[in-house]
Amino acid sequence: MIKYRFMFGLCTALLLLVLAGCGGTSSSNANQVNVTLSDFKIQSSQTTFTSGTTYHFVVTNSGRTNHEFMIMPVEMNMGNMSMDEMHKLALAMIDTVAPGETKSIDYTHKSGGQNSLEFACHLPGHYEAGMHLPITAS
Ligand SMILES: [Cu+2]
Repeated sequence: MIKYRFMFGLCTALLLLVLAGCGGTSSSNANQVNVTLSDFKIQSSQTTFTSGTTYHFVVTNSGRTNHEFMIMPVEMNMGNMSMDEMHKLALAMIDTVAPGETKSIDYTHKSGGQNSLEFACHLPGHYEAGMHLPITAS
């Protein structure tokens, strides 16, 4: 009997966890941002963001080559940086999105942070080919 009660408690706890998980998912859906990477362009359903709000970025690669998704501060001397240095600067990033693939990432813009931001793909030549999109967070 004691064992049975324990199992019941455990199941209830698991059920609550699942429900809490669902609640979290639906609230992040409210701030879903759809981003499309193509050869060689970035499009987003939204480019103006509110600091302190968590956004769920759903990134799809509709192109024929791998792309990456980065949320970056705009830097003046970017042309002299290696890809590793770029990656360190990134506020958030998805390393590789293969053709036809969709990946997602959550990011919360910090208040009082960098005002000049952009979405970018820094695979060799991609940025120069047009893979960047200015965004604002205020
Ligand atoms: Cu790219």
